[in-house]
Amino acid sequence: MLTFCSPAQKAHAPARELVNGKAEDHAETPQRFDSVLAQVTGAVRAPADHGLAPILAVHAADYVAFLELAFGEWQAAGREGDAIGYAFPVRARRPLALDRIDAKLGQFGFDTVTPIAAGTWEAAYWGAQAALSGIAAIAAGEARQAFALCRPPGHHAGADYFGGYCYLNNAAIAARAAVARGLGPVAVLDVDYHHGNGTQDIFYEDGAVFFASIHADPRMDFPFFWGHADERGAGAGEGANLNLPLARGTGWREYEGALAKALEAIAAFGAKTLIVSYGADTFAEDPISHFALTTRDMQAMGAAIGALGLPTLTVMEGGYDVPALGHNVAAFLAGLESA
Ligand code: 7XA
Ligand code: ZN
Repeated sequence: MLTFCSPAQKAHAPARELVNGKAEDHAETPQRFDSVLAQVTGAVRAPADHGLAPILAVHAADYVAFLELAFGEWQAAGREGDAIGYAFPVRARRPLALDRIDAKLGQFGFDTVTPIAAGTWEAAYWGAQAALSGIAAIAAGEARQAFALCRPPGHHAGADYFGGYCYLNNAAIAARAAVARGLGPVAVLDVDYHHGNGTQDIFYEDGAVFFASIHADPRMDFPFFWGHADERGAGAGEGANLNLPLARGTGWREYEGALAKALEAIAAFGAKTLIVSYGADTFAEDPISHFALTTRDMQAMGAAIGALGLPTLTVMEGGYDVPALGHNVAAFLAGLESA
């Protein structure tokens, strides 16, 4: 599988996050990148620099400027360590001209688990470029399938917000670029343990991109406020959003049924290009998640998705069992290629 990634994506190394009220070592480490890179087979290429324009086709300009400058502003305010917000607007979120870095962190972020560190912008930028390079390779006919080893992940980031360890929405940036290159209609299939709320929000009223997500029931799991089955899209996107929440403890037998429903809906939509937001945190041993899939199930998942026969870009999302992560990704990609 042709893989795109840059060592610059390791520049993001958040120190701590709040877990059940306690500060713990952050789960989204640069070692995740190494674990995956050690197991991918096939050519590995550095991403080309497609610039800011395709990022700004998804994300608001004031939000992107905030991401670029936030860590510098944090330091200028005399702070040590990573930038983390502590006050968040409830319901009254509107575009205010806020001055203090703490206010901006609350304005653009939705949780306390997504610090902005010294290398965050650089890593997020090159992750997005990896996804864009994957779409460029598919558009040029160089590859029918490609893998963007994105880190940090992206699917929780909305047009103007970060959260869930995500800053730039790599899958959404790739999907919009695919539409712009004439590869539409495009479907994004999100198989991370957590609902891809950012991707859903970005395309909620956009009929050109179908979004299907299989994830832990948000009544119990992050991101809680999105991912419910009654969220079906709106306006031009009405019916182009499919959420399939599953209970904690789900194994392959139940997962396979939900996957079949998602694939059927993607085929019915008439997708010509598929983007998979792949998170290996559905793995039974994942330290922050509660499904029960095995490495062999990852291969079966890849094969079922590959059987759609669509040009496919896989974008890396979560997965925190670092020693197993590369093996799970490799199994998924092998399944995808085998179909
Ligand atoms: O897909 N998203 C993730 O893997 C990150 C979710 C962050 C949840 C934090 C719970 N302590
Ligand atoms: Zn996840």
